[in-house]
Amino acid sequence: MFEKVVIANRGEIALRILRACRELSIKTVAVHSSADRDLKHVRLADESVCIGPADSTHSYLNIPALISAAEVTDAVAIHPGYGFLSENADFAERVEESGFTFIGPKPETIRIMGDKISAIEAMKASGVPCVPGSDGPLRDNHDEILAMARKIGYPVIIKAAGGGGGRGMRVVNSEATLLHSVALTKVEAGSFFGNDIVYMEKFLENPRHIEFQVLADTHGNAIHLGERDCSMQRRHQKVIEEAPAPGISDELRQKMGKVCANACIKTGYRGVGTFEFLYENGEFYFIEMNTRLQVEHPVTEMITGIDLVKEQLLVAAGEKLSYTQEDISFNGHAIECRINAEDPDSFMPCPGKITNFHAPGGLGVRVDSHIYSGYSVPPHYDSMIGKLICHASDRETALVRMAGALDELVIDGIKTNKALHSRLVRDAAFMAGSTSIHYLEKKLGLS
Ligand code: MV4
Repeated sequence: MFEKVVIANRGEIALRILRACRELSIKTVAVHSSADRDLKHVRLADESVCIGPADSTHSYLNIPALISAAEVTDAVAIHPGYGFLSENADFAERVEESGFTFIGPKPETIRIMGDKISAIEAMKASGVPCVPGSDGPLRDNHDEILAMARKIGYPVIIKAAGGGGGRGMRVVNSEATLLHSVALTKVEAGSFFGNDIVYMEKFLENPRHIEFQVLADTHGNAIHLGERDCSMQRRHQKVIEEAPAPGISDELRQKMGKVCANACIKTGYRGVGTFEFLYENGEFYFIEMNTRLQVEHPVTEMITGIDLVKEQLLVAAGEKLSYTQEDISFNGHAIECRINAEDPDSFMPCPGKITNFHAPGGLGVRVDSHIYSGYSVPPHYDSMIGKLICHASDRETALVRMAGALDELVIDGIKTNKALHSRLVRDAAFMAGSTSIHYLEKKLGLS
């Protein structure tokens, strides 16, 4: 196992990685910006290195500074967490060229999945069901584009190959606006991503966002850990996630999970990964693959009992998976509420000093957060300050447990989205299960 690991991230996920390292007797190096000296994991780490100013471009995204931190501390591996450089193939490559282990997939895999067209191509070739579409880039041939949309059927969606996570896409409802929309999406894609390649898919109007968790080693073994429903979102930011997804039969879960695990084996995937699907009318359609540990990984941990970060470290160190698919079972239901420092009306980030923090507790209640009384949330980073996860034998009990845990939670001094969560876990449609990706925005628009 690794002697010492650099945690190339901040906040709750840096603390989560530190906890996993501690249980594996791995020494930890916290790297932090000058605004993050008071982070909880910086105190707990064996060593810490300031890698730059508050602005993440010059700190958490500063590749030479991160590699230097690993060099000066004699670390052997770098864990990127999520966000920042976690899905940057050039970073993974430079980490490995410098003689360190990148805790994640091979750089080539990250590159393939980063290009949405090559990701879909790889998945299709591996037997993963995809959205009917252009099967590759749209060529500069108007008749061909018009014919393709007519064949797929309106509405269609034009997406940037370099996009993902909701950036660089445009829905087209009829032929009248198709060519103009393609041109506009290309121009935007060129300026946002430096790549103006776009593709076309059938636009699914009312899907759910369901994703499968996978875990693969470097010896040709891969397993799935079931699915998560992440449909409760606003502007492509997930708000609540849960596992398992309501209404998915065990048969369909095993079938789709096996499809994903097999695709990992076929593509030589290593580490943890997530297959993102749209789910509509009983069918799954692959849209993207995430090659990182995800924010919402705890709901999968709670229902499987598997520590995904420890497994990630173990497979990165070259160990064989210690589980086969038959060892994996799903127990109960878990729900995660993302707690953000934000204005409850405008959703704008609201940094500031937390004057009082009290965490909820009790059976099946988990708090993944770096905050403490007296901690100042800096204005420079994402507004998520923690995650409240509740696990119970069934969904109804998990929701009631979450409602109680939210009532117990005290975060004074800053504005948060706690009240929104309290409303949502008591919302009749959400309680019934299976709400779509549009539910929250519609509800907020009306109320
Ligand atoms: C779609 C779609 C409908 N049909 N693709 C948005 C983010 C990016 N990951 C893909 N996205 C979508 N792709 C087809 N063919 C609807 C969305 C979408 C969405 C997907 C997942 C979660 C939230 C979403 C919110 C709006 C649109």
